[in-house]
Order: sequence, then structure tokens, then C-alpha cells
Amino acid sequence: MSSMAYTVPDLPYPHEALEPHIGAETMRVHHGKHHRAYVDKANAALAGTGLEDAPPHEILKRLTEFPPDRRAAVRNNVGGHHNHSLFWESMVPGGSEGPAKDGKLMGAIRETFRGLPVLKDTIKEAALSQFGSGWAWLVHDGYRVLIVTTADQDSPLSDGLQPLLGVDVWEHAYYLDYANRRPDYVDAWLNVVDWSVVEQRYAAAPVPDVSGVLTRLVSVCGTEHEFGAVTLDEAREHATELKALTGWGPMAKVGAVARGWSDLAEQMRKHDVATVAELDPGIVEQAAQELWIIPPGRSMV
Ligand code: MN3
Repeated sequence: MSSMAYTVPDLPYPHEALEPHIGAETMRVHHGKHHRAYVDKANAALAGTGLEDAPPHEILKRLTEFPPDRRAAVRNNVGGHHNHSLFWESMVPGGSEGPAKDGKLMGAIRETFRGLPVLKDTIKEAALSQFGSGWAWLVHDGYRVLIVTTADQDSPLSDGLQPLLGVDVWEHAYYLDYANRRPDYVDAWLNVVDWSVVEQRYAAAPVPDVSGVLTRLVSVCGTEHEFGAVTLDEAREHATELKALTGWGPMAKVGAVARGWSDLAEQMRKHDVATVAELDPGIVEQAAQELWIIPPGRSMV
């Protein structure tokens, strides 16, 4: 099995390439020593488990399958290996301007953060709020992008979140360059983020399978429709009809469902689509929950 053991990936640029933001010596120690240690300990922790060949992202979603006496070593070291592999790839000499203005990632960033400046402020705030060692992450949860922190080498994958971009706030990531000045380090790191890599990760992130939801029959303005075939005008009209019914005692949910239909119509207008089926799966699933077409919850992700 040792032939398939994890190895430290080569840096995609020379050690000094991220200067002055990240120093060559930091990169040498961080990549050459710290990442190496995670890889060696990950291989040792997985030895004899039958999962030696599984990719790190699979392992990190299945931590509860490991016996308690192995689990911490697997979480810390497979996590350390995977987090750092993502980290090296998401930096580029000279940095990059940002995601493409008309791209899907930028659309998702606008939905959550209004724009790139607020996203940057928020990830910095998260990085500074992480007490002790850990990471701040931009993640995708199947619906939207958001920012979370993890302690130590925990991966967002273990919480069902897809990591898109993470900043390492362990002191080993910045102490040589910035001593204890974590805010200065995070500002500098933001200067070398490769947003095109973040876009690729966003495009590859798993989304809910809503094919079953799109074919469910729903009653819209008194007629049965497949949910996916409902048009903007139909959604609007149905919302209006339901609103007129709110306040009728026996229909306790009707107000919430009416709001759900007008939210759905608003999403269709905003994304300029003709039918529900053309919306992003995350939006379809959320709408289906609001409309009680499927029960509320995260079961489909
Ligand atoms: Mn590190």
C-alpha cells in the first residue's frame, strides 16, 4: 500500500515567488517541513485501516468511520495535508484581480457579500477571530457561498461544506514575516490569492440533485404543473392568488407559501430564466422547501 501513500505536492512556483507578501523562508519551512510532517503522520495514521488509498477529501467526509483512537490523528494530519494542498494552489505570484465580473462565482459572492470588498473584510475578520491555530474559509454549502472558521487542521469537508479558499492562520504561516501581526499577514495574503482557482473550485462544487423535485406536480392557479415547468408569470400570479387568501383561518401556512412563491418569482426575474428548471439547483431546492414541495431540511445535499 505504501506505493499509494500521500506525498507533498510540488509548489506551483518557486519559494521566493510570493515575496514581498510571503517570504521565501516561510514558504521553505511551511511547505518543506510542516506539510511534510502532516503527510508522514497521515500515512502512519491511515496504515492498516484499509483506507490508505482513499483521497484526502473522501477521508475527511468519513472521519466517524475511524476508531476513536485513530480519529484525531487522521483528522489532524489528513486535514493538514488536504488544507495545505489547497493553500499552495490558491496563491499565485503577483496575485489576481478577482473573479470574472460576469462569472458564476462573482454572482454568488454578490448574493452573500454584495461584492468582493465585503467578502475580503469578512474573511479577514474571520481569520482574526479564530482563537489560536486554525483556518478561515470561503466555502460553498450547495446553496451559496459563506465564510466559516475551523480550528487546528479541521476541514470544512467534515461539516459537509466545500472549501473554495482558505487562509492558514497558524503562526507557522506568518511568524517569520509578520511576528504576531496576523492582520498584516492576512492583508498580504489577500494580495496573492489566485481567484481563477477559486472559480474552478466553485464550478466543481457539488450541488443538490433536484431532478426529482423538478418533476413533482404542483397546483399553480388551479392547474397541475411540473414544478420545473412553472414560468415566472405563473409563479407571480399564484403568489398573488395565495396572498388574497391569507387570513383565512384554516390555511395557517398560506401566508408563508405565498411569500415562497413571490420569492421564487423574484429569483427567476433576477436570474433572467424562463422556467424553474433553469434556476441553479440550490435555489430550486430552497424554493421547494419553502413551498412545502419537499420537507424542510438538508437531506438532499
Ligand atoms: Mn500551515
